Formats: sequence, C-alpha cells, structure tokens
Amino acid sequence: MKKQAMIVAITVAITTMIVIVGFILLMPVIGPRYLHPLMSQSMPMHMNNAAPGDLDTSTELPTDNGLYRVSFTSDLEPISINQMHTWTLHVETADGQVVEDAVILVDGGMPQHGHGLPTSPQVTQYLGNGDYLVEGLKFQMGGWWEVKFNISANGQSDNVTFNLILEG
Ligand SMILES: [Cu+2]
Repeated sequence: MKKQAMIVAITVAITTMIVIVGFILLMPVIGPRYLHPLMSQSMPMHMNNAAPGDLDTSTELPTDNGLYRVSFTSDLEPISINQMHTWTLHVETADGQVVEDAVILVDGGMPQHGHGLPTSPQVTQYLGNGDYLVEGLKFQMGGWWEVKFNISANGQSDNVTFNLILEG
C-alpha cells in the first residue's frame, strides 16, 4: 500500500509538472486571448479603448527636436467625425520667427487601432505669415487620433504630433 501511494503521488506530481510546463509553453499562443480578452484582435476594439489619461491634447506644440513651434486651428469646431474639413497650420521657429515656404507632409491615424487616416490630407497652399492650409482632413470614428506633420524648411526637417480625442 505504501508503495502504491508513492506511485500515485509521483504520477500526480509528474502530470502536474507536464501541465504547468505545457501551459507555460502555450502562453504565447493562448495567453493573450485568455488573459487579455480586450486586447484580442478579434474583439471590436473601437468601443473599449480609453486614451492614456495624461495625453497632451495641446493645439500648440514644439516639434520633436525643438526646431519649430507649430499650432493649428480647424474650420470645423469642435472637430467631429465623418466631416471633411480644413486646418490652418502655423509654423514658427523656436525663437518666434515665422517659417516661410516650408514643405509639410501630413500623416496620422489611431495608435490603439493600428490604422491610418481615411483620407490623404495635404498642405495645398501657403497663406503667408507662417500659415499653411491643410485640406482633406477627416476622422471616421471617435477615440484617440494622432495627426503628424513633417516640416522641412531651409534644409532642416522636424516632426510634430498632435493628439485629438474625438467623440464617437
Ligand atoms: Cu479606429
């Protein structure tokens, strides 16, 4: 009887170890789905994502490397979804000189959804006084959006990212 009990105990121990090791090995496959159902790709993510609480939604920001100060105003105020609209971007140097004739590229998207902008907004016109017309902006759902500008002037390039929280 004692020997039998020991065999049972060893069998249980080995089985438990196999199950634990197997579970650990399978974690990369099953883990995300079982442990973080909200992060699963198959879930509709648009409803359950809160933007980071400390998100900077300033409409005036320095560029990443501090070359320029950039601000924007929108002709749609407040900015709402599913409406094509226009921004005016204002660009100054760090010391407050208006930046003329910059080449500006527009990009953006929703960091939590992994998709970009639904349109291809472009700077279509220099309005003078450091102001640039950005046409073709549209956001098709509520949540956290990033709008990025790459600004090149006088051989120097820098980037700025504006954060928007839109009602959906
Ligand atoms: Cu989205």
